[in-house]
Amino acid sequence: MGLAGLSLGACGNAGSRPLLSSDTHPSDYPTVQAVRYMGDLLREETGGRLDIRIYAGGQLGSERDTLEITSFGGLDLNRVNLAPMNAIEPMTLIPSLPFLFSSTEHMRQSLDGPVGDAILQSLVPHNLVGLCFYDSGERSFYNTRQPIRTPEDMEGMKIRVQNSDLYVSMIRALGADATPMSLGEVYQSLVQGVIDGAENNWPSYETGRHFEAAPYYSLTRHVMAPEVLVMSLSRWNKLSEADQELVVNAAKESVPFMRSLWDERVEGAKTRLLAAGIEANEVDDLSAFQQRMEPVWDQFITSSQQQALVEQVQQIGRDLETRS
Ligand code: GTR
Repeated sequence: MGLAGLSLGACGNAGSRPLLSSDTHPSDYPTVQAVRYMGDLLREETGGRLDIRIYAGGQLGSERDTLEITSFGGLDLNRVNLAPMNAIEPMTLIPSLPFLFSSTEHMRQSLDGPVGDAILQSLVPHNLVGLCFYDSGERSFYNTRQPIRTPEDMEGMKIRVQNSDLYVSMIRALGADATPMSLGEVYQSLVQGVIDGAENNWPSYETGRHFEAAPYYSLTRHVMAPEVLVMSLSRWNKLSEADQELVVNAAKESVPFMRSLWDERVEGAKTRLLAAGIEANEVDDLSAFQQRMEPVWDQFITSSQQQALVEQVQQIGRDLETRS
């Protein structure tokens, strides 16, 4: 459905119509299920006064486009990756840095605390209220040609990235060509040879059927940037304080629900893809990738506020290591 078919941001009683929410993934994907769960909670708690209607499968457009619509109030909720926000807000670059998080635990602890809160807060000047983060796992490279074991294997490859300069720089640092495009275009581009590969987590590699065209999945695990659920500031401001609290609490409650679905989905996708015959390989020397990508940290972490958060994330990592 196109946006023209919806009376988005229409006048009338904005307090009572359901919150309209967008997601690029299909209905059964963990992010969509989590927002649906959040809607169930709100409906139960308010006797149906607050509810969420989800437009899944990218039917309202790409993440970049729907994000813009959300920021001017044409959509109430939007579940996106942090990448399309990188151009809007520099604080969102932090969790997107290559090789920043050393484990899922490190990522979750960082985002569940003051670091995550500061990043969510940074969205308000852009007319977006950050409600919560969802997991997006580890992103690795896949391509149509051969297993990737060293950065040299990627030389000259055309790799699709999300619409983010940080991702473009990461790919260039590896000696490959970066082609930014929206998720919906990736499958055709792989099939037609417009690109040689892309990078994503196991569930998206499966859901988008990218594995059919690009059967080499090489576990570089270079980025662990999360998903984020945002609300338009204009809709937020129309809610009473009590309703704002209900919305935030329901969003927070959907996080553990999402994480358990996510962990299952990653395992399931891996099993199904290996059974379908994709060729996955571990990368023995990840430090070669890490070293090549390191300069992008300095390129994108340019303010003292960003630096302070990066240091907090690193400290959380060190604390986790000492405890283990
Ligand atoms: C997925 C993520 C989407 C989108 C997609 C992409 O992992 O869930 O929100 O960012 O990657 O690569 O475009």
